[in-house]
Amino acid sequence: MSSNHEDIKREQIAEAVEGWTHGGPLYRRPAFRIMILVVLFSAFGIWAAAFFTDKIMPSILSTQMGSVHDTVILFTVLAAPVSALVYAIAAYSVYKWRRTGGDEPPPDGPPIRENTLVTSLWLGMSVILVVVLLVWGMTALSSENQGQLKPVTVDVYGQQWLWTFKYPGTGVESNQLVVPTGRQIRFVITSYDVTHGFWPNSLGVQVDANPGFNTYITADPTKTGQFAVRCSQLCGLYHAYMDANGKVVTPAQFSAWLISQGASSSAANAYALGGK
Ligand SMILES: [Cu+2]
Repeated sequence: MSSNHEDIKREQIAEAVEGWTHGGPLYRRPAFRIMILVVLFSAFGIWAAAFFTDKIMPSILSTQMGSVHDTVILFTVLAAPVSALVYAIAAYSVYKWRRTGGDEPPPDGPPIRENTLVTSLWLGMSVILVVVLLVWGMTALSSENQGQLKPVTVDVYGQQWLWTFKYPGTGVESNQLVVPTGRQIRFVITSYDVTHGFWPNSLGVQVDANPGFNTYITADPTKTGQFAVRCSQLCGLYHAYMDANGKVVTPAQFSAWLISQGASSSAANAYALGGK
């Protein structure tokens, strides 16, 4: 391509770009129409974040799950305008500059390498978003109730393909995870065979269950209710069926449940109702 030809292309592009932002009445300019689409798409994304989050996420039964829930909403709301910009440009381009005839498409023009305004906005917005999300995420991660009582310890064992829970000092062993409100639950997690992922979903925590050593995670149940304990690591053929029932109950119900599972009442009360 001759340099003269390139100069002409460059002029045409400059004219076209000028037309995007300055040519003709406002409502006919591509930049304006794209911004309208950005606003519409963003509004849809924000509405979907607020409306669908509660429908597709596990119920909130702990402090940690409250943070997870808020984090998902915040991240989705902040991501909405960013993705809306991409989709708006794509949708507008596909419609406006689609090929209708059989003629050859024009060759690409020379690339535009510099635009200080776009670069600064892009960098500035990205930095602000990342810093806000980082601070938020770290604060959410460290959210923990500092209870007055001794935490309740539950030993968790994963194996292909079921969960077993032991309640130390009570002699109770169950395939159901029952925990009380108002106490910090300290899970001590391991595996009998391969790596599993311990995920009591409404408690808002998740950690690997590894053979040979323990991992630890704490949760602070705030509300009674049912939830599912899933495995979050692909661990073999029946991984998808590796789930257990979980339940948050009051401390009195917790003690009664332990007794129903064979614990002595003194052991159950000492374990369930706190103390040292
Ligand atoms: Cu598993």
